[in-house]
Amino acid sequence: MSMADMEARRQGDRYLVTDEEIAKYRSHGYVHLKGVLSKDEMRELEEEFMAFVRREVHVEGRDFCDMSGDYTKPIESFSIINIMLPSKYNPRLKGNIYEKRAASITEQLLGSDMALDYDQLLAKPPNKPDAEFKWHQDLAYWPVTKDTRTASFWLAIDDSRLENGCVQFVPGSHLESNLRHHGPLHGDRDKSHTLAATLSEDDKPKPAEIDRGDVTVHHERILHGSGGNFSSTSWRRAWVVAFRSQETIKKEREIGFTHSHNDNLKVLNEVGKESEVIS
Ligand SMILES: O=C(O)CCC(=O)C(=O)O
Ligand SMILES: [Fe+2]
Repeated sequence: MSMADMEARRQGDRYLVTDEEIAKYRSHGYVHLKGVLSKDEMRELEEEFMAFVRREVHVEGRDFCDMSGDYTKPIESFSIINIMLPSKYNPRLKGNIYEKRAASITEQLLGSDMALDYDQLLAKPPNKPDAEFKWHQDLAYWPVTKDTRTASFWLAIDDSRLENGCVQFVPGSHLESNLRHHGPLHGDRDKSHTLAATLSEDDKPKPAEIDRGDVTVHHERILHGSGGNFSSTSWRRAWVVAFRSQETIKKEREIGFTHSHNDNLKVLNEVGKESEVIS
């Protein structure tokens, strides 16, 4: 896609999605959209991102953690630096240009009753072969409501490649009628937030190698994960924003689920169960 084409798709706060891309999100469970943010916009977002990594913005307790380790790991040795709810901790980020374009894409994919549910920053520094984000389906982390529609955006701050630990998706896995089994990575949710599923032989993960300023949008049931960062020079940073139906967000908040890792453990232990649809 040429520079001019990309610019034509960005229309102020909006980004225009093609019918083919909408069809892809539905059939594969994710879609790659190029040039959602311009070079200048990316520079500003990156600055805001790094203020969190440098710990210049206060982030409460477990909302600053390592998704590959347990809560006892010292911050200096984090392999997947994970910051939950950046716009809660820095309210100036609310309504930023990325959030607005993502909202516009969500409307085109899923309709007008959607809202921002949460945001998250993920950073794998160079030389972190253990920066593995375990295979999972996002819905296994969340309360199962009647209407689970979700558009999860993953914005690449760095060119994202297999070498530095890009996300890999199992196309079509979102169409399975049941969630896979997920277990806590380190014994229980009080030790780490991370859940993990295992791949079967039939699962054929596809790397989503995308450039800085590109996004992938994924479905709440697609199986995905990512490998370590083997690059000696490149970070692998991503800014996630997820949109769910206003009704689902209301239900989540009613039970005290905010996507913070500081949410009550009792609540965290009850989510991701299809047998208990929250209504
Ligand atoms: O950044 C990664 O490696 C995983 C991100 C992820 O699981 C998500 O955005 O849902
Ligand atoms: Fe995920």
